[in-house]
Amino acid sequence: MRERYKEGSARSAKNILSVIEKAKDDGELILVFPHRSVDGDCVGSSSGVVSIIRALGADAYVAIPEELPENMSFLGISDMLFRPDGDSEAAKEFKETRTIGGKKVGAVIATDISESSRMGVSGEIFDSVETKIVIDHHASVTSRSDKMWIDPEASSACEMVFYVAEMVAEFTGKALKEILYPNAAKAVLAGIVTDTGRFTFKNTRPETLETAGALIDLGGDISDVCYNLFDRKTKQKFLLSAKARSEVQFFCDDKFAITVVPYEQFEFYGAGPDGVDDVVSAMRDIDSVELAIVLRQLQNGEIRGNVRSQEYFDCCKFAEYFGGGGHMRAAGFTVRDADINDVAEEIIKKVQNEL
Ligand SMILES: [Mn+2]
Repeated sequence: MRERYKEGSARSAKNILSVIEKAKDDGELILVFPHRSVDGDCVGSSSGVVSIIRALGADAYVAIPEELPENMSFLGISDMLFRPDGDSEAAKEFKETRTIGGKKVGAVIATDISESSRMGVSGEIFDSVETKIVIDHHASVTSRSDKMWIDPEASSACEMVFYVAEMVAEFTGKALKEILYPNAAKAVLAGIVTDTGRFTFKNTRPETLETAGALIDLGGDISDVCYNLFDRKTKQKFLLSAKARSEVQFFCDDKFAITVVPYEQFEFYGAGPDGVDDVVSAMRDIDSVELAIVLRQLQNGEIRGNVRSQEYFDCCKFAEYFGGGGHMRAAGFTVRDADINDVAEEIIKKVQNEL
C-alpha cells in the first residue's frame, strides 16, 4: 500500500541529496519554508527536512515567517528556526549581507505549501533563489515539475517527509534514526497528528498509522504531542472557546454553523490568536452540521476563516473564493480591510445559495 509513494519520495530524496551535495561543495546553506499561520504539519515537515539535511552535513534552517506558537514550543526545535523578520544575530546578518553565518542560500525547499504568496515575510527569499524543491499535499497546487512532489491523497506533508527520509536512508546506507533526530521525529509525528485530527479524519490510512508507529520508535512521544497540541489549554483559552461556542448561529436547517470572534473577545478573555482553534472541529461534530466556519479577527485587523465540512461540501473551493485554499474537508482564508460582520454576512448568503 506504500507503493504509491515510491516514485515521488525517491525523486524528492534524490533532489534533496543533490542540493545537499551542492551546498556542501559551494559552502552554501539550504532554507526550508512552511506556510504562514503555521500549523503542526508545516512546522513538522519543514523541521523533518532540516534534520535530513543537517544529518548529511549541510547547513539548513526552517525560514519561519512568524513566532512559533506557544503550543509547539515543547517540540524543542528552536535551534532549527530562522525568522527573517526577527531580531536575532542571524536575522540582522541576513538583512545586511543576505547570508547566515557567512553562507549564501543555495537552494530552497517548501513543505506543506508551494506558493511564495502564502509564506508571509519569507516568501520574498523563496522567490529570490533559483533552485526550488516542493513537497506538498494540497489539492489546490496546479503547477508541476520534476522538483515538486504533490500528493493530495497523502494525509500530511509530514507523512510524505517521512517517506523521503526513508528513501534518503536507503540511498545513503544510513539508519533512519541517524537522519530523523528524536526532536524532528516528534515534530513530524505532530504534523501527522494535526492533519489527521489525531487519526480520526478520513485521510488516515493504514500506512499513516504505520508511519506514526515508526516515528514513535524514533522518539516521537504520542501522548506528549496530543496533550500539548490539542488538550492543554489556558483558562483564558478555555473561557474564550466556551464563549465562541455559545455564540454559534445555525442556518440551512442546522446544516451550516458559524461563529464570529471579534478581536475584542480575545482581548476581553486575555487569550492569544489560537484561543479558538478547537472550536471549528467541535462545531463540525454536531450531528446535523455539514459545514462549520469560525471567523476570527486578529490584532492587526485581519479576519481569518477556518472552514470544515463533514461529507460533501468543498471547503477548498469555498476558501478559494475568499483568496484562501486548503483541502476538500478543511480549508482556510484571510480577508484584509473588511468588517468582520460584513464578511460573516457575505459568507452566510453564499452558503445559503450553495448548501
Ligand atoms: Mn498539511
